[in-house]
Amino acid sequence: MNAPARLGAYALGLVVIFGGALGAGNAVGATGPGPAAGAHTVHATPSASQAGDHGTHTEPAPGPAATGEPAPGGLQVSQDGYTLLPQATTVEPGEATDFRFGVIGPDGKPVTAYRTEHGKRLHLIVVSRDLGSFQHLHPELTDDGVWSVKLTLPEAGAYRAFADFVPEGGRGLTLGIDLQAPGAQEPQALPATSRTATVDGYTVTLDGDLTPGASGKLTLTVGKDGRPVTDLQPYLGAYGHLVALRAGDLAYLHVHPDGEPGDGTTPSGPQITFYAEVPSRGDYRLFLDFQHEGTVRTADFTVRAGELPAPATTSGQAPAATPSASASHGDHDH
Ligand SMILES: [Cu+2]
Repeated sequence: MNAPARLGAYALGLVVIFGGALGAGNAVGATGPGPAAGAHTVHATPSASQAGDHGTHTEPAPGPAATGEPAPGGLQVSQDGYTLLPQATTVEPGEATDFRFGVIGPDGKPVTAYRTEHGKRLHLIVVSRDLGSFQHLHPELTDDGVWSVKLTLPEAGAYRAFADFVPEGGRGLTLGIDLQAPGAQEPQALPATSRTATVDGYTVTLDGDLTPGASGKLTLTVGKDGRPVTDLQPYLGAYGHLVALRAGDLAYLHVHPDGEPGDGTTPSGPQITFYAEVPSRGDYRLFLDFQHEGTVRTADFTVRAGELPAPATTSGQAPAATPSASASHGDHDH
């Protein structure tokens, strides 16, 4: 649906890595075509602390509730002294709007210098709060630090916009802000969990699990007309881009691909492999962008990490494990 929006997604993980690499000779002022190719293959560690105040412990924290874990991205409008500042947060539904925003830096001025990550200086993800609608946009930056992009919010309702970027001299950030499209709306339940997605005649299947508090391997297999697609095209430096958002608060999660085009080992389909870290049990929405025959498409999934009891009933009784209890996700009744 959101055809202009399907540009490659990105990966907080790599952003974190580059942040961590700042002290390692990467802080050259010039923005070339990109850092050394090898830099992309580095994997982030769960603790991306630059200050080193956590010492050198290598043991991951024992569980998602442990203190000291960095919060997921996207939950804050301001972090590390950087603040996302839109010129307007109300957008008429169904109308293309020139959406403008800035990132205000620690000095109180709009940031004008960004690092290029995956071919772009900033990736803007816009989703409806019910996680039914997804767009991935690449705004243009003016000299005075204002980002501008044509944005259409498809229906009335609440939306969340995420700006994923690396300011020059800082670490990678994902800042989030709420947008509103005024008008009457019907609340939509979260789409049911599914291992298969179809888009424009393509079928994408998902293997692997999301494990709370750990990195999980996800393999997405792309097929068309019953045959595997083996000639996926690189898009923004990868065969697929995956955005993962947590249902309930839209935490923007750490995902990174396993390998990249041209490294000699990464196939151009039908399988695309990622590692995703989810901080907690619960439901997540996954949005995979992939390019084939010149068109970028998005396949979406709902995946549950860990086990969850059925939703609590109003009487407070322990709910029976009814198999049909999955339809009441969108509500917040208790
Ligand atoms: Cu992007």
